[in-house]
Amino acid sequence: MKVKRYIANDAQEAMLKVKSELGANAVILHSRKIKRPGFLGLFKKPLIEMVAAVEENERKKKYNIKNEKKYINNQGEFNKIDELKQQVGNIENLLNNFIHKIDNVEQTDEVKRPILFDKYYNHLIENNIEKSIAEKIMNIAVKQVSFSSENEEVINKAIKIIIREYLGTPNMINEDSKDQKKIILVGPTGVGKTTTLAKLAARFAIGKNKSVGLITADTYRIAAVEQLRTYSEILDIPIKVIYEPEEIQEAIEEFKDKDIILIDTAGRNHRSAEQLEEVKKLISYIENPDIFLVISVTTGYKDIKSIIKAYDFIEDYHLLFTKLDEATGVGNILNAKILTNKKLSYITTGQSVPDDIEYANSEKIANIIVGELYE
Ligand SMILES: Nc1nc2c(ncn2[C@@H]2O[C@H](COP(=O)(O)OP(=O)(O)OP(=O)(O)O)[C@@H](O)[C@H]2O)c(=O)[nH]1
Ligand SMILES: [Mg+2]
Repeated sequence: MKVKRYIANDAQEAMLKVKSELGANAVILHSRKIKRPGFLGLFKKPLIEMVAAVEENERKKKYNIKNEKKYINNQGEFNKIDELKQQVGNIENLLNNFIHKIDNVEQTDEVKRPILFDKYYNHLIENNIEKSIAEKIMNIAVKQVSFSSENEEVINKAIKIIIREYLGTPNMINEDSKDQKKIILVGPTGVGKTTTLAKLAARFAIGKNKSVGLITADTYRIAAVEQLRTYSEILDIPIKVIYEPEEIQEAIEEFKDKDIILIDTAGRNHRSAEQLEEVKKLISYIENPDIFLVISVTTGYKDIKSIIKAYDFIEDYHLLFTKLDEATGVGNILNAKILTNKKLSYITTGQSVPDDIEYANSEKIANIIVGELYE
């Protein structure tokens, strides 16, 4: 057993000294206030003397916050947990105020990142978050977190809040709107547009008891119309097939009594200007459409960038992500959100119609990104 005496300005400082030298499993044998040396010392705040001991083999154990909680609880004397909670609360307030000015953060600023942040940075990268975005998040976190005590709980929380704020609140289809909703799903081939459309149709028709009409503009693949027709039969929802973009007007007119019209489009190669021109034309015939750009979370960053660029002719759209269940990381959601600054909407999590769809809850996504790093 190793026994050591520490002198510090206050109890917190003494505890930190003990922790950093003897580790989390050290036991405080004794603690008391002592006068500062010299005559003038009589008039100053007393020092704290702390005697702590540790088993030699316990010393090497890595310090972590869980151990600290256990340890402090045993001590009773120091209300450190409350202090930590307060720090977390403070940082949350601070960040919530700060985050709205997020884009003012100077990207050229040299921010020295303390080592405790490194595992978070690495984790963001592993989650497919683009390097420059991960760095931006770290810079904000480092600037905002007071790490006098290098508190990992605070760092974790701060990073989560930053990601959550970047993701923003999702914008779902307002199924209770009095105005008719015309929802159109566009995007690359095979990402899950038709399946997602069926999930939405079921959600509105069965879940919300809305009258729904389906339109498909995908007559490129023979099976495409049949695919949607099958869902229309199962859900007992009418379907119209259009062969030319301008026919959409008539189809919408015929569905004028419906609460919600869901429009499926053929998957488009985003690198083909000609194919995109057709999407553009189709959209131009729809009055007040709610457009959803459907992207699979499994898509690589480079392709996501090129998809987003290809669709930038659409002024206003929502991001809808699919295949979360197949993705190794959810970072692309954040990447795409930051690249487009469009609202998130839904996320799909599997092939099952109608179950595998949910709101893009930014808190949940942020938790997925950094959650497991600290409990
Ligand atoms: N794992 C998984 N598979 C999905 C998801 N959504 C759709 N799929 C599958 O992806 C494949 C393509 O889905 P579709 O709905 O036909 O995709 P699409 O975008 O309409 O395809 P095109 O019309 O050909 O462009 C199907 O096998 C779906 O079952 C999802 O969230 N997770
Ligand atoms: Mg399809």
